[in-house]
Amino acid sequence: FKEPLRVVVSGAAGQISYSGLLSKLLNGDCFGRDTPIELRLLEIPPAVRACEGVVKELHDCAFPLLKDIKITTEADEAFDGVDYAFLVGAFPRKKGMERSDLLQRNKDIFVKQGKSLNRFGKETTKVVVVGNPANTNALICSEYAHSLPKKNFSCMSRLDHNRTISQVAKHTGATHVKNCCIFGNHSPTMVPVVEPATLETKEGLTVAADCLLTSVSKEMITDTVRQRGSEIIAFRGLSSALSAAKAAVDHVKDWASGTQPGEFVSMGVCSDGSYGVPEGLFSSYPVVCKGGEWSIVHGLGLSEAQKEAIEISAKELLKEAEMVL
Ligand code: NAX
Repeated sequence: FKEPLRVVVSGAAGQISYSGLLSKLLNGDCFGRDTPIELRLLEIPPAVRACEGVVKELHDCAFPLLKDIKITTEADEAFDGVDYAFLVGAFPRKKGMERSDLLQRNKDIFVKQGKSLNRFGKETTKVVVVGNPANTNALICSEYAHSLPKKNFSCMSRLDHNRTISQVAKHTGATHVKNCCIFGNHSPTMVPVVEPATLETKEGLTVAADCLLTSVSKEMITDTVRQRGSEIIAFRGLSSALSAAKAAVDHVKDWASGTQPGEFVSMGVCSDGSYGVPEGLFSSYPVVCKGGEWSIVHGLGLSEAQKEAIEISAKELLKEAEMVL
């Protein structure tokens, strides 16, 4: 067995944590079956009792990798010596609430958590923000955790990425789709891109997805991916949780142990100015990961319409950043 990893999950009593994030972590799906985990569950006081129930269930699963588990409502305590932080807890948008109110409520949460990470995190601590508005929350958190490198912060666009992969597979009848990607904000302005994707046909041949997709099917894929979150809410009465938990694990697994050769995935990371997104904003990009580091895939060919759509999403990110910084 390797040395244990200390992993923080905020919002640990919520749907995403319960729908698989915690169990996948303890099953070894993220960091491997040889890595014990010390879990720190960060919650707010009203959710502590529910969180205690979750902990009882985790014990009942008898995961061999569960080394230690603690619930806390104190960010300082949670982040002390943290290796990986899944920041899932956020203030939900309520009826009648403006987006600016939502940004402000979440700003307070992520300023506090950023300051704690600044004091108690490590040079190597890696953070993924899942709680919405994820991109701007990641920006805030990283700004207030200035002693940690910016590259240690990310936000989740992997669910949008996985949805795109799945839609391409559906429209082509193929399997093993890879190298789709998402640009921009995790919002309806996001820009799914399918042109670089490859897939395996039923006959086992690897071909460019673009050969099998019409412009109509590409538009349908973009619309479906952009509206999928609302569609799930309309059917379930609750937002995506099972797929979000899987995506969070995919995101961190690839970050920690590397993407497959010849494959890129989507992560929300600090922009280097490429593809027209202003430097410093947290935008989704195609990335490859190696040795625990992500790097943006540069030079993908995009259409004028895609470049314009990325510009619109970047403007939205800029506006959000101006509201909170
Ligand atoms: P839930 O409302 O089920 O759970 C949220 C949990 O966070 C609650 O237990 C609450 O007590 C806790 N919480 C609130 N404020 C906190 C704080 N300051 N510190 C610690 N915990 C706190 O939401 P759930 O369905 O689990 O979703 C969590 C977040 O993920 C939401 O913001 C949601 O919008 C966002 N999502 C992001 C996605 C993405 O792709 N980036 C997709 C899924 C999801 O919609």
